[in-house]
Amino acid sequence: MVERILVIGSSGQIGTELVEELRNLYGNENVIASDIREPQVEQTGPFEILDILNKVQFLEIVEKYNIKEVYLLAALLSATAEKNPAFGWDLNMNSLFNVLDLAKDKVIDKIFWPSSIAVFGPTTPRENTPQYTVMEPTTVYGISKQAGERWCEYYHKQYNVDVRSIRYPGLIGYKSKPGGGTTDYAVDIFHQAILTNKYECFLSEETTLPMMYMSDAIKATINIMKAESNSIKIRSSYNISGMSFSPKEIAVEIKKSNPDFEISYSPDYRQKIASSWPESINDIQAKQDWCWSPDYTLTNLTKTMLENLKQLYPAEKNH
Ligand code: NAD
Ligand code: AKB
Repeated sequence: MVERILVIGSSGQIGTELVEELRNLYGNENVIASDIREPQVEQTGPFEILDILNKVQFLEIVEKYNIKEVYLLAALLSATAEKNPAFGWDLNMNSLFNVLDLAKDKVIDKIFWPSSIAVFGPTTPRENTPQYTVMEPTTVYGISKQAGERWCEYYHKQYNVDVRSIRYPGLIGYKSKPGGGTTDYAVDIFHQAILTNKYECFLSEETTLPMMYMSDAIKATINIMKAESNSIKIRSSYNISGMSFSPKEIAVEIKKSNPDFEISYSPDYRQKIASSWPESINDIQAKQDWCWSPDYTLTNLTKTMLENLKQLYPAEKNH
């Protein structure tokens, strides 16, 4: 029987693009998309409604399709989790245990689980943040990701579970909408640049954060999963870096194409979250161990976002 891949949380920002790329690589029928909600885009392969907190339903789907590889993307992100800390902790931790336990029992062979730059906190060195450093996250999301990293490493060491992970920075793409993070402004700003040519930012103008274009994040995810097991030396989670910018800097870049674009600032509760995170990330270990390198800079990301969103919105809505 063919061994298949399951993506959990496939209707979200990353899942929408990851499923498309995995299906290009491994065939539509071999990649099963799943989520508690319907997909954002038309499906070219199987889709199942799955609540990953329901272990029985999860096992049924794994057996039905002979799943051997799982990408676990279901989570509450930083801003949403701050509004519902108990549920954020429950979903982010118990989804991971449900997947790790099936690998421990040898039902599935390989797991991808994303961590985040949110594992770092205000006591972490903010610039060129190293792989190994002080980690005192102050958000429930960051605490859940840090605990998740420790559990991934534990399951690898104790039970030989093949789990691989990346600390994604804020991700930016035009094919899907973000789902409740602090870095979401860097996607919304492009939509508003096309629709109204102005944007009110919920972070202050100088708030610099690590960011990445979505196709680089998908490339990193696929490459870490394809790498030989013995080259994956870190079983907690790898730092990866794309670019860093502030709202002011992204606005300057947008103005190069849309000279009349206007940005204003009205920081809210998300400012405190952003201020606790690094500005830039050192990713030397990912470069050395599995040859990570990003393709996108702020300039080509901005060009790609604006060009593609112009095509996406009907002409009458275009500014
Ligand atoms: P998202 O919020 O866009 O998508 C998450 C998906 O999970 C949603 O479609 C949601 O319906 C689904 N989901 C929620 N509860 C579920 C459940 N019980 N069972 C099944 N599905 C459920 O998030 P995303 O941006 O795609 O992020 C995916 C992963 O990557 C998360 O772990 C997130 O922490 C991590 N990450 C994302 C970013 C980013 O910038 N997008 C950065 C760092 C880390
Ligand atoms: C968020 O802002 O919560 C995410 C992340 C960096 O983990 N985009």
